Amino acid sequence: MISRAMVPTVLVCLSSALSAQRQATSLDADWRFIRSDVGLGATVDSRWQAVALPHTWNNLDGQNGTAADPGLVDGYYRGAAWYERQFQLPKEAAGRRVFVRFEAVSIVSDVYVNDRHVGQHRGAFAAFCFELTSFLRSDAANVIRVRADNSHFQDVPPLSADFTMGGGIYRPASLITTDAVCISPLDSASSGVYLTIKQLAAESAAIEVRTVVSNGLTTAANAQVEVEITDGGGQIVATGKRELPVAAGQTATVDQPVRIAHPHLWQGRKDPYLYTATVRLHREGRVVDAVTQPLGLRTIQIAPDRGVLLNDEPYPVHGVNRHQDRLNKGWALTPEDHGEDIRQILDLGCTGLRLAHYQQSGVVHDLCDRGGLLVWQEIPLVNSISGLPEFAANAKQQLTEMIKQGYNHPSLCFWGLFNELNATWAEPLGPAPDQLITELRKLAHQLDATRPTVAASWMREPSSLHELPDRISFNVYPGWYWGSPDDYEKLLPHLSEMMGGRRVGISEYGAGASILHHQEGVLTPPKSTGTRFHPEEWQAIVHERAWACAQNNPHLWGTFVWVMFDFASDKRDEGDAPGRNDKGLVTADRQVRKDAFFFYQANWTGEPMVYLASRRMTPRHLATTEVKVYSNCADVELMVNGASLGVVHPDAVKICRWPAVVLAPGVNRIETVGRRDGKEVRDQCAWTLEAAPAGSPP
Ligand code: GCB
Repeated sequence: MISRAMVPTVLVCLSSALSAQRQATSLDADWRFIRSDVGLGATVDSRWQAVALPHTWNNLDGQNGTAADPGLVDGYYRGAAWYERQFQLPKEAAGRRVFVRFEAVSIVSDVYVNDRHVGQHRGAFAAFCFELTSFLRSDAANVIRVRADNSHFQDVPPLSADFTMGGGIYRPASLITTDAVCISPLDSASSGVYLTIKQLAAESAAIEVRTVVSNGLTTAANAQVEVEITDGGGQIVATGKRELPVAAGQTATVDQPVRIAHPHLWQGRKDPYLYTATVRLHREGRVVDAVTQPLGLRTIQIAPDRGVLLNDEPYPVHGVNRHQDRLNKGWALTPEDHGEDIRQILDLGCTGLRLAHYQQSGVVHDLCDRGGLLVWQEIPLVNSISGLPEFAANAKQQLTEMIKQGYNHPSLCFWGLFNELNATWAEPLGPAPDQLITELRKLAHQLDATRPTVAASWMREPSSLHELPDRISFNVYPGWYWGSPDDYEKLLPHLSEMMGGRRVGISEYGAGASILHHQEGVLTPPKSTGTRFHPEEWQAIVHERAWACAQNNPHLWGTFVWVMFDFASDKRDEGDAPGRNDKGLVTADRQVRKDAFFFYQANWTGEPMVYLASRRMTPRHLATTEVKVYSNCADVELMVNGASLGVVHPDAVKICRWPAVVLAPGVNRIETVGRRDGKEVRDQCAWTLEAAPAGSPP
C-alpha cells in the first residue's frame, strides 16, 4: 500500500501554447484506487493504491481458478471499486469545452467531477465520452472519481460467458479540450466523422464524408467543414468544403461527397493501402477543430455461393479468434501487448480475425487496418438474453457504439450479433432471442449499410436463429466436446445443406492443449475434456483433420480457429492450470507456440519454414515412433543422430511423415532441413528415450 502522502500529485497541464484546435491529454497516470465500494465522499487514505491506466483488479484472481478464492462467488472479485485523480486546467482552457473520454471501463461506471455526478456508462467494452465543461473549476485542482462495478447486471450483456469479466478502467482515458464549436466527441464517443464508400470503380471512388458538429455557444454558429484526403505518400487527392450553420447549443450533421481518381484499393493482406481523411472545422476565419481518420477503399460482401468478396473478388478468409487477455495482466493491455498479439497473428499467416466476444481496443483496429486482416467484431450477446426491456436497449447501445466507433476502419468487415444464443440450452434460461436479433440486424443496417451482419451458432440442427443474421457461422468442436476429428468431413457439407446450400462460416473450432502434456503412440481423444490431461499432440490432430476438410471447401465462407492465445476463464479447472481455457495455439504468456501453430503457419505462409512436431515430448518410452514435420518447402529431409532418413514431400496440408523411426536409448538428435527455391531452413530438437516405467503396457 502506498499512502497518498507518498504519491506526488502530478497535475495534468495542458500545453501552455494552446492552439485553437482540440488538445487531447492523457489521464493515464496518477490514479488512486481502492477495491471496495467506499462511496463518493470517502477520504483517500493509505488504503488507496497508486495505479496507472490501463488497470484491472482481476489480473490475478481472475486467472487462478475458483478454488483459490473460495470466498468470492465467481472465484474473483466482482463488485464495485473506486478510482480518484486530480487535474488542473491551465488559464488558456478558459472558455473552451472540456470532455473526458474513457476507452473502456468495466462494467458499469459512474463518473463524478468535483463531487457531482457527470454520467453513467453501462457496458464493458465500448469507449464513452462525457462533457465536463460545466463541472470544472478553472481556479483550482479538479477531482475526478470513477466508480467501476463488474457485478452481474441483468440488463447488460453478457449475462454469462466462458471468460473472466475483468473489472476496472482497463483502457486509456484522456481529457479533450475543444473550441465552443467542435466536431462532436459525444456521438456515441465516435470520431464524429463517418466515411462511407458510395461507389468504387477503377476510374474513381465516390466517398461521402459525414461530419457531426456540436455548438456549445448560446448563439448560432456558422461553421465551414473542410475535407482533405491524402494518399499514402501524403499527397492531397481530394478536397471539399461546405457551410454548416449550427443552432445555439445544438448538433448538426453535414454530408459531403468527394471523389478520388484512380483509387488505390485496400486489398487485405495483399496490399492494405490506406488513405487519410482529415476534416477541419473553420469558424470566424480560423481552424477551430480537426479530426483525422484512416480511409481504406474497399467493398465487402459474403456471397451465398462464392464466399467473401473483397472488392468483388473472392478472398479466402482463414484466421483465429482473439480475447483481450494476457497472463498476469488480464484485460489491462498496453499498445505493445496488442501489437505483439497482432504481429503473432500476422506471422501465423491469418487473413481473418474474430475479435471474440466483444468490441476490442481501437489500437487493435488500427493494427488490423495496417496489417490487412479482415475482422469480425461482435457485441457480447453470449449464451442467453434476459427479457428486460433494458437488456434489449443495452444490446442496441453496445451495437451502436461498436459500429459508430469502428465505422472508418477498413479491417472491420463483419458485425457479429450473437454467440451461441439459444433460449432452450443456455443457463440461465432466457426468452427466445429471435425478436431482439431481428431488431439488432435492422439497427446494424441502419447504422451501416456497407457491412454484412454475422453470428455464431452452436446448433447443428435447423433453427430460426440461423436465418436472422445476413450470414451464419457455426462453432464446432468434433474431436473435443463431441465426436471425432474425422467428423469434419461430413459436418461441413451438412451445415451448408442445412442452410439451403449457402456457404457458412466456421467461427470456432479447436481443442485444448498443454505444452506439458504429451501422448505417445496411437492418439486417443480425451475421455472428458474437463480433465487435466490435454496432450499437445491431440490438439494438433484435431487441427490437421479440420483444416484438411476446410481448406478450399466450397461450402465455407471463412474459418476461425478457437483460439489464438490461451486465456483466463476463472471457472475452468482443466489442463495444466486452473482458471484457463487452453485451446490457444500460443500460451497465455505469448512465449510458446504450440505444435498446431506451426501446422497453420506451414499452410498459411509462403516464407520457407520447417517445424519438428512433438518436440517437447521428451523423455519418451517408445523406441519406434513416427516423426512428423510441418513445412511449406518442396523437399524436407530428416536426420536422426546424424543419419539421413530420406527426403519427403509435404502432403496436401503440409505434413511430412517418417513412420517407424527407431530411436536409440538415451539422447537422440533429431534434425530436419527444408529446401525450396535454393533456400534452406532447419529445425532440431533432442529426444531422450528411456525405458518404459515398470508395469506399463509393452
Ligand atoms: C465456445 C464459445 C467460447 C468458448 C469455447 C470453448 O463455443 O463460444 O466462448 O470459450 O466454446 O472453449 O469452449
